[in-house]
Formats: sequence, structure tokens, C-alpha cells
Amino acid sequence: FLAEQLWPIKGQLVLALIGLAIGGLMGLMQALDRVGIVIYKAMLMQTYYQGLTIHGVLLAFLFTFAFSNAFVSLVAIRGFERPLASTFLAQGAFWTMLVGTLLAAYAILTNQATVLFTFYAPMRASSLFFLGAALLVISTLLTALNLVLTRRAWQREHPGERTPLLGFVGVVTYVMWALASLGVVVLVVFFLLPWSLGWLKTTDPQFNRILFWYTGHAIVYFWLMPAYISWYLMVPRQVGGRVFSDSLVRLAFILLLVFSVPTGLHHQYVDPGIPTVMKVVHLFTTFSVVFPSLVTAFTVMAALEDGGRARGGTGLLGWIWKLPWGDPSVAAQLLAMLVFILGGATGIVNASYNLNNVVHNTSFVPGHFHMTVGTAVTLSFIGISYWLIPFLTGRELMGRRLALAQAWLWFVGVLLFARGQIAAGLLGEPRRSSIGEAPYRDLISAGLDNWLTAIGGTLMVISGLLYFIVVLWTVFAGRRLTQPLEIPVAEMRFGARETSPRLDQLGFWFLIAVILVAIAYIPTILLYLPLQSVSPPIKVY
Ligand code: HAS
Repeated sequence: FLAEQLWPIKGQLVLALIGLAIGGLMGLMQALDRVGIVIYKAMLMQTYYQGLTIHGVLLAFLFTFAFSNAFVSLVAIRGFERPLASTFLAQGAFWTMLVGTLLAAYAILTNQATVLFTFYAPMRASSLFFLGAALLVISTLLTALNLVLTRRAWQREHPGERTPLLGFVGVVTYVMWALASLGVVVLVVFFLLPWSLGWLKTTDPQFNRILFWYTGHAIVYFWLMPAYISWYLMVPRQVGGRVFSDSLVRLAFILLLVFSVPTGLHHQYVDPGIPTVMKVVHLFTTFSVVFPSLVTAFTVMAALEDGGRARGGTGLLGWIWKLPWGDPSVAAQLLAMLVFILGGATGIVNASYNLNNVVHNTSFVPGHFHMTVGTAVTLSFIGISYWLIPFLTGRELMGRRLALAQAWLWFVGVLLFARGQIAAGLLGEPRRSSIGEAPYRDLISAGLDNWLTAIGGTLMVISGLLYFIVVLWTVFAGRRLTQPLEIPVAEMRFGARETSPRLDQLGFWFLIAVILVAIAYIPTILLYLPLQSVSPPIKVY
């Protein structure tokens, strides 16, 4: 590892954890709001929405982007067994992430960008916020470019060989994101930024939404795929099992590349002005992108079973108890996987055109995404950090029991939280609404569902506090490791030699992804483009 490539990795990890700490703390305010305990002012917030914006932006963008940049860069260095192709790009990713964070944070903290993490019109934010958000995306794109160049450099050094799987999956993750980020890049650069600077008098909220959700669904797989890298290629090693085959892992990542992006209109099933036929096309692609997750469920489960049996597990389920549940890194990720089964199931409810009419814009949706990004991803990143921080600092993980308690508390907390949100949502409770304040306070009672949300959310915040105790204890008072740690990398039953060359041809699959995106989006975009010059001035909220 080159020192000049290692510090940007460490720096981005620190930024990610700052995002998790501050963003997570805001969750307490929102959870307690459900039962009428309103503490925004005590937490120095002007409104519920200011806190919710901090929560969403810091967790969904800063924490996830910065953690992925750090983790996937490290994984690529290990996978390709060479430094990243460009130190300039690696350091550039850190600086753009830092400056972007400072600009966006300034705008939000001064209440000039209370627009939530879905920042499309008609909510207008300060241009500093949009600039900050753009820089965060640019940071990920610099990482994407660096990973592609690193793969190219590796290929030049190893002509005719299959790309190492660990390197390949990292590159696929970022190539998918490069295609996915196009919508939000166009939205910010051509519409929101000029509009916020007053250069553009009007902007069309419906077209804004189309561009935002073009990125807005694929982004969830950009959050998820780094966790999948760990579930497929690291956790099996940590539990002593082997992964079934190199081909199957490559196939799952390639399917995610192909199907993640042309799905965004499923966030707009109830929007007027979008042809139903195009919504139905996105319905089919959404169900297609479920498939690689089902492949993941069975493949990872098989690798875990292999490990559990190698440790002496017998019978149908006996292997489960033999898994190393006492290792905080493993326990956190196994619990994250279990919650993802429910997260995925609720996603399928959301994606079903007619069921979506029942749950859209209700608290069912935050119930879903706290089990996906809020746990499958976040608890996995936490689990990864339990080996990553010792690896990067050369210090032993301290407070292992505390770390285990942290993982279980998060697991119990999110199940209560999601149970509350989902049941309340099915009764019609709106999302993104301060239930503890007028007018909702008088309309919605703090029944059992809202109490479960409040208790579950509070447990998640306490779990977060335990996590930061473990991290700070390790970083500042951890015992020096006598032996350097290794990055865990799983073995395959059927390795790269058995893999078809087609599954290593990234350019070919990228082209298919682009064609599918064109089919899924061009008809709707052509409908809206001519309207852009005539859209009437809109009211700014
Ligand atoms: Fe979603 C809304 C549909 C996955 C995040 N989603 C959201 C929003 C977020 C989000 C943040 O179709 C709200 C955005 C906003 O503010 O409006 N989602 C889906 C579907 C999937 C899905 C079909 N979502 C995710 C993931 C997310 C995420 C992943 C974050 C990381 N979602 C929707 C829809 C909406 C939506 C609609 C809009 C709703 C509306 O009306 O507004 C699928 O990809 C899910 C597939 C997953 C599975 C689960 C597989 C299970 C696995 C675990 C295996 C377990 C093992 C454990 C191995 C089928 C892989 C073994 C352990 C032992 C110990 C034995």
C-alpha cells in the first residue's frame, strides 16, 4: 500500500464516520417525534425538516459515498495486487468529498437548504448546497475513473488473464454508478444550480423528478454493492466457508450493472404525465433487478452453510449456531443479511404497481429503507469497519462485547422501528411529516405502532453511540497489533479458470446496460424536452 494512496482512504473513512455520527443522532429527534416528544429546538434545529435534511444527506450521501470510496479503493488494491492507477485521482476524491461536505453542511446548518435528500424542485436550496452535492458525486466519479484505469493497467500487465474477482466487482460497482449518476448530474448542472443562482427563471418539477429518480433508484444498488462485496467475498472467509463459483458472483454483479438503472419510474407510479406503458417497462426491469439479490441470498447462504458445517454444524439448521457469532464483524453482517430479507420483501411490495398505491408516500417506505440502506448496508459497513479500522490503524479492536451488543441492539431496534413504520404506513400515516406537531398531532394518535417506531429508533441511536465508543477506544487506546492483519478474501469452489470470458467483458455488459437505459428512458425524456422552454414560473417553497 502506497502511503500517498492510503491517507485519502483513511481520510474518507473519517468523513464517513462523521456523517454517520451526526446524521444518526438526528434520528433520535425523528423517532421521538412519533410519540409527541418534540426536541428539534433542543437539538438546535429550526424545524423538523432541517433535521430530516441533515439526517438524509449525511447518511444517504456522505456516509455511503465516503465509506464506499474508501472501502472499494482498498478492495481494488488488494484485488489487483497493485496500487491504484492514479494517486492524483485518489487524493482528488478525498478533497472533493471534503469540500463538498463543507459546502453542503454550511448551507444546511444555516437553514438555506432545508430540501431533504430528494432535492428536486420546487424546493429551492442555496447554490452552495447544490455545488456541495455535485462535489460529492464528482468524488465518486473520480474514484470510478481511477478503478477503471487500475483495471486497464492490470490487464496490460496480465494479457489474456481473467480480471481478479475482488478487483472486478469493485469496478462493476463504480461503472454502474457512473451510468446511474448521469440523471442527477444533468439535473444539478443544467437545472438546479443555474436556477438557484437566478440564471434560469423556471424549472419544471416533473422533469426534475424524472432526472432525480433516474439516479435515485440505482443509487440504492451503489449503496448495496459494497456490502455485497463483503457478503460474497469476505464474510465466507471469516466464517471458514467457500463461495460456490467465481462465475455466479460475476453474473450477480453484471446483472446489477445491467438492470439497476432503467428502474427509476417505479418511484413515479402515481405521477401524472408519464405514459403508463413506460411505468410498466420499469416495473419489469425492477423485478429483474430483484433476481441478482435472490442469487445472492442463495449463494451467500450456501457459503455460510459450508463454513458452519466445516465448524462441526450438523442437521438442517445446526450449522447456523456454529457460525462465529462471537466475532462482532461477522455477527453484525449476518444480522444485516437477516434484516435484508425483510427489506427486500418490502421492496417487492413497493415495486408492485397496484400495491404501491397503498404504500406510496406513507411511513411504509421509511420502514422499507431502514431495513435496506439503514441496516443491510449500514450494519454491514459497521461490521466491515470492525476489521477495517484495526487493519488501517494497526490496533486491536477494543470492547468486543460492546461491539456485539451494538450489533444486536441495532438488529432489535430496526425490527421494532420498521414494524412500527410499516404498520402505521398501512393505516395511511404519511411519511416525511412531523407527527408530533400540529396538524398531525391532532389527527394521528401515538398508538402502539408509533411507540414501536420511537422505541426502535432510540435503540438504534444507542447502538450508534456504542459503536462510536468502540471506534474511539480502538483508535486512541487500542493495543498495538503484534502481527499485521490481512484483508479477508474468500476461496472459490470453482475459480476464475472455469469462468466464461464473456463474464469478464465489462465493455460488452456496459453497452447492454446503456441500450436498456435508452429504451427505458428516451420515450419519456422526448416527451418532456420540448416542454422545458415553456414551463411556467413556479412557486418556490
Ligand atoms: Fe427500495 C423506495 C423497491 C431494494 C432503498 N428504497 C426506497 C427508498 C430507499 C430505498 C432509500 O419499487 C426511498 C426513497 C425516497 O426517499 O423516496 N427496493 C425496491 C426493490 C428492491 C429494493 C424491488 N431499496 C432497496 C435497497 C435499498 C433501497 C437495496 C438501499 C440499499 N424501493 C422500491 C420502490 C420504492 C423504494 C418501488 C419506491 C416506493 C415509493 O412508492 O415511494 C429490491 O432490490 C430488493 C431485493 C432484495 C431481496 C432480498 C434478498 C436477501 C438477501 C439476504 C440473504 C440472507 C442471508 C442471511 C444469506 C429480494 C440477499 C443468512 C444468515 C443466516 C444467519 C442464516
